[in-house]
Amino acid sequence: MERRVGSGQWAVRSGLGGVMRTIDLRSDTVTKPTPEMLRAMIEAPVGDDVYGEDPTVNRLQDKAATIFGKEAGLFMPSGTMGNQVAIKLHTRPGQEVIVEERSHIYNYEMATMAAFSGCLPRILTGVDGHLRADQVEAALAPDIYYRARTGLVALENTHNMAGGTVLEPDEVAAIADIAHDRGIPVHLDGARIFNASVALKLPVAQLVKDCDSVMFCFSKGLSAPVGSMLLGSKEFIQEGWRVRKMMGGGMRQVGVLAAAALVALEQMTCRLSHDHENAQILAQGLAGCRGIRVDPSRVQTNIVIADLEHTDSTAFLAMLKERGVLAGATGSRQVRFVTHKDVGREDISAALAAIAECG
Ligand code: TLP
Repeated sequence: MERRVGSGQWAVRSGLGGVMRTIDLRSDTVTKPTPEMLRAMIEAPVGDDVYGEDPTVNRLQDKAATIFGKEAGLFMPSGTMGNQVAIKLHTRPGQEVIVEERSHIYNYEMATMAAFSGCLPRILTGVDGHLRADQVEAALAPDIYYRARTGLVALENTHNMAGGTVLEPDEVAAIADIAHDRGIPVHLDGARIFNASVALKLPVAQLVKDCDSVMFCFSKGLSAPVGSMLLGSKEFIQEGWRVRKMMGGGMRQVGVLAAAALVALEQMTCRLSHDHENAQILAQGLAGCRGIRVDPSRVQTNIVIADLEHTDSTAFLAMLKERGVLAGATGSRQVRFVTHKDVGREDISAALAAIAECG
């Protein structure tokens, strides 16, 4: 059902009571837990995880490690903490971390690599989020006494702000070979690695095989309420327990959250293809809207980034909100739409109708 909100303007209304239903395309982080998750949370056996005694957390960590082909895993309250614990473990103060210009680690993690690990980012500009191996090679610090050493190369798959683009295993391998030849580890911010896996039709283990550590999130497209996982060697994860505690990330009866994450891992990965289809439909619709520029052929997963030709993002998003549609700004004339479990095909059509009025 729809509601008229102005001349020729419609917003989505639910059938009962006529309350306006919001179509929230700001992020896949807004997804609500499924009934199976809520049930599993109630029934989860728990213990004190700071003692390593929560059976549900232990099961989740083991299961994730097996799926990703890594020796061990450590449950994290957030993706940011997972990435930053990894940076702390891989580096020493005074080193550089190679990152892509629009990466989450560089832009949205509160400069924690500087504050917590004493590192500087060495920023490279990728094409659609892809770094070339020769570009990384040229950025590795030469072994000269007056240059800070490179401590880590950090990649992102899918690349959020490049529009959910996917790194292929060969690209990652080429970069990792160069880093490893110099004794430098590679960390993968795989917050949305299952989206990459679905897009490439390859198991996650293959996508991360050349990375020394990986972080992935349960709380994005997989719809768990909270939680991420850091994976790596046994030794790395053992030390990770200490660093997580330093950051205040030691959790107690956190099996209630791990239980939802287990459901996410078991039930929610294969449905991501629907989100990708919806993103493609959205991108194609946007491409036909006046004042909006999008190239649907570049949309590979569940993220669509659109350039606005005539309106600034704040005004555009306010007009959209008035029509019951939420999206996020990624620039003064750029907005991001993220598809997920809680928006269906009909929501995409309704969102497109609203967007067509705002360009
Ligand atoms: N991304 C969020 C925002 O912080 C931008 C979003 O809405 O997309 N790595 C990547 C690639 C991410 O996209 C995010 C969150 C994180 C790490 C951090 O995860 P959390 O929010 O759990 O700390």
